[in-house]
Amino acid sequence: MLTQAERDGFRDLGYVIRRGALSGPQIVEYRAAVDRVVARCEGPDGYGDARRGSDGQIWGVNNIFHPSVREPALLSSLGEREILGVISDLVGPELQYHLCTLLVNPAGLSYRLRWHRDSAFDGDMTEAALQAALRSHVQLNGALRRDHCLSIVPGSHRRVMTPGERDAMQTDPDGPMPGQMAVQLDAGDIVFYNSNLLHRGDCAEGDSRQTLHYAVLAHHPDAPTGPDVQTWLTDPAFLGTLPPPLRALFGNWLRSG
Ligand SMILES: O=C(O)CCC(=O)C(=O)O
Repeated sequence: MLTQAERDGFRDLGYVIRRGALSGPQIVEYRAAVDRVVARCEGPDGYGDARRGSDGQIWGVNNIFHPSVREPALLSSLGEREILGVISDLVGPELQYHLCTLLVNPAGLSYRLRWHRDSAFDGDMTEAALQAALRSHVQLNGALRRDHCLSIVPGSHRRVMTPGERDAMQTDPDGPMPGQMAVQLDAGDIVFYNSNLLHRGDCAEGDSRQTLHYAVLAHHPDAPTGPDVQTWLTDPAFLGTLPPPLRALFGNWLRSG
């Protein structure tokens, strides 16, 4: 499904962008589902796992398969060939669920998440740990609207920080970073990346972002990462409704708990 150049790019630069990966009807369906999730978070019952700015506006929603916000269309999206098929091409067929989040940006809020690696917020990791993680997982941002909010430092996922990067992290982790690149996505584009890349999110007021933010791990039965969190996903009633492409993904996650 992917070209060798795309697979090499993911390994060497830490990312690959698939343009037009989501079809027009998928975009329409997922946008409506995202609107419903956000409306539920803002509704009278609320949802405790929404990411909120200081004034309470929502800029993201974690754990979107929680029963109080779950949307079948978004659950199905994870199993789409253009998502799960690509991840499998990048890190192998034995996969397990990790997380599904939405990144949104309401009018009137500018959001900024400082430079970090997901495994080490201060960016400090050994080269051995980084090298061991080259095919351990895939994270993705799937844009349902134009999204220029994610910036990355290509290639930084496979090495310790340079002196310039370390200095930037310590003196101004919200500021510019040597070698930074804005990931420019139009609606339907998906960037697949290694979350050990130095990266940050930065949305200007007025950017109306609606982005799927998912992560899947290569399955390692001996490395527990499963059901101690998101325990509601272990409900047989939920597992029984999974579309076929997702059954092994969640089955492996259950086994690794
Ligand atoms: O806004 C983004 O695209 C980055 C999000 C991110 O880095 C995170 O959720 O850890």
